[in-house]
Amino acid sequence: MVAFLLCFVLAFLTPHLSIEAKTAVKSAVKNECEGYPSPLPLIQYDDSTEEFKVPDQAAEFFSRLESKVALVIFAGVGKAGKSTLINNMLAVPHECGMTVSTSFKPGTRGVWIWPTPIQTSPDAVVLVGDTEGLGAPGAGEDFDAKLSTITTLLSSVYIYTVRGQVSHRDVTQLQSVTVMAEFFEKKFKKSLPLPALAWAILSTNFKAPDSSHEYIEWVLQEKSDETEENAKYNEVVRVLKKYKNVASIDPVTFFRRPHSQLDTVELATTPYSSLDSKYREEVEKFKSDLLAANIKPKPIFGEALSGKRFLQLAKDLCLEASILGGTTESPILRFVAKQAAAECESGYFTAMAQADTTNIALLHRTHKSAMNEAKVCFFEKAFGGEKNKENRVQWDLTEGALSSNFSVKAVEANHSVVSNCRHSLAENIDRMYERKFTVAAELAHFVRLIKAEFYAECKASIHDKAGVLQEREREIDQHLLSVKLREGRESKSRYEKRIVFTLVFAYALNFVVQKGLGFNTGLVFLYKLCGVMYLSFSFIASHDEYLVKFLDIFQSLSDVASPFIAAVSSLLHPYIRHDPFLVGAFEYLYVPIFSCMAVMALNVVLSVLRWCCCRK
Ligand SMILES: Nc1nc2c(ncn2[C@@H]2O[C@H](COP(=O)(O)OP(=O)(O)OP(=O)(O)O)[C@@H](O)[C@H]2O)c(=O)[nH]1
Ligand SMILES: [Mg+2]
Repeated sequence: MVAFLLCFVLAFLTPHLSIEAKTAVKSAVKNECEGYPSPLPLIQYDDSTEEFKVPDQAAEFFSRLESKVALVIFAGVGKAGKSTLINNMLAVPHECGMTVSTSFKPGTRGVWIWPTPIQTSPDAVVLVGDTEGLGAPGAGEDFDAKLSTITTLLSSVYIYTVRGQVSHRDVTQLQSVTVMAEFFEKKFKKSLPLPALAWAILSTNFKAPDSSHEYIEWVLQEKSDETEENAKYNEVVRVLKKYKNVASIDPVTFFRRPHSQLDTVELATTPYSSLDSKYREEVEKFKSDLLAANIKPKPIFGEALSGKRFLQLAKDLCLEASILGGTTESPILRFVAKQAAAECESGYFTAMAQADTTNIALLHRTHKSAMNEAKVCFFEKAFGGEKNKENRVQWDLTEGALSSNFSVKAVEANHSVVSNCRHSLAENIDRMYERKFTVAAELAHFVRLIKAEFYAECKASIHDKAGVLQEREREIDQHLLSVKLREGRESKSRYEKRIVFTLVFAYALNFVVQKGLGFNTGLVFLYKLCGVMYLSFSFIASHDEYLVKFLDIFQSLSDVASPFIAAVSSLLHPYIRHDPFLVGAFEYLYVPIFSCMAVMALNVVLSVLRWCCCRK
């Protein structure tokens, strides 16, 4: 304390002190505060940018806080004695605790918390917070309303601190809180409960009344004159009267004067132990009552705020309060709408992710029903149901904001990619068919290439739609099969004609050679073979499944024999190349034709030999 006094005295001389002397003063205060943490700024207001911010220290503190958080905030007009009461309650010397300034300027700027959490249950802690005094001259537009909004929303218990007696000014100051109370009561009752409101009346110079309720009744009297200002005042009074408090916290606590000689004693430098013992008893009782009151962490949408969520809430509120001027409702409305929308949007996006992107009409139906479901969920969460839609300011704003998040466009884009790919695939297959890729293996090869293209183009943008793509693949296979069958059926009639022709030709040739020339030829084998082939081919071709297989086997045979066919084709050039019959014969009948020709040639050779032998 001596060190602190030294510091206090030296503070006036600071401009004339050397750097060494200044360091000595600082370290004196530091030594005094050893063992105490430093208060932590939770919300800071930047006068130049007119923005509320959560400083990094607070962000770090809350992101490490695993427990659920309940904030007990002390609010009130400037110089009411908020910081002094907090320090006394926490048994922290004023020079180490919340700033208590004897200057006429505000001691506390923004919102500060004492960084030692008070464990109230295994997973919940209470933090005590101090706020900048309301009603300061020169404060920016709506500053008080915005600060009250932030602190009311963040806190589980809101203690309005008053020095001496609740005045007209105090009631007026609470207007932001009451506007919010009404607002919450109607719209966010379920989603964001208001903190418990309690009054701390400091430095009373009257005997405390027997009951807090009697005092509240007396303080909260409506004004009789019917002026516009009084109407506003009376509205605040009416709301404060019906403001439900948690039963376990006394709605009003009276504190006597902390010291009998306040005119000569400066509280900021008086040790707590030197204060009036009765006052200290009141402070102790106030503290123990508060901690025994089972203060619950703030629930948002039914879930108690953890350190991280508390931090997020604080940041969101600062942002909303900074960008929006005017009513206190705007930041809350936007904040709640955002929270509710975030919860309800996920249902919409899940439904859309599972929607069939290939059917645009179905897609739009899914979008509509998922969006309606999300809206019902949103109204329920944010406002307690659609029936409460009437008399809601800015209803359209929130509804519009919500709807704008639901867009079928992204899904439509996927749809168009897939359908474009499908069209190009089908077109390519048809074009191939038109270009007479009659050989099945070639066709299959091209289809494989196009499929690869299809996947490369479509898969990347809709990788989550594997199911749809598999279905498309099955369709492609069906398409390929039908192309093959079409090809097979057309080939069938072509082959039949060729076989019949070969049959007639072989028979006629055999007749001429045998009867006309008297040779005993093996051509009979050829036409018998053609007959068997014709019958089996007709049977095979009458079954689609066999036909496809038969074509495949023929394809393999032609693959094996293709070098021979090429050789023969080049030998017989140009006759074969331009004659479809010969091409067909070489492609499909080369095995029997070659064997028959060989047998025929052998027969001819043998007959010639026999004839020669007979002549001799
Ligand atoms: N008479 C009297 N003075 C008090 C009491 N509590 C605090 N003070 C004095 O009031 C002045 C301001 O006290 P603070 O605790 O800083 O008040 P505050 O409400 O935190 O002030 P701001 O942060 O500036 O809004 C100091 O000089 C205190 O010594 C009290 O109960 N009675
Ligand atoms: Mg203060």
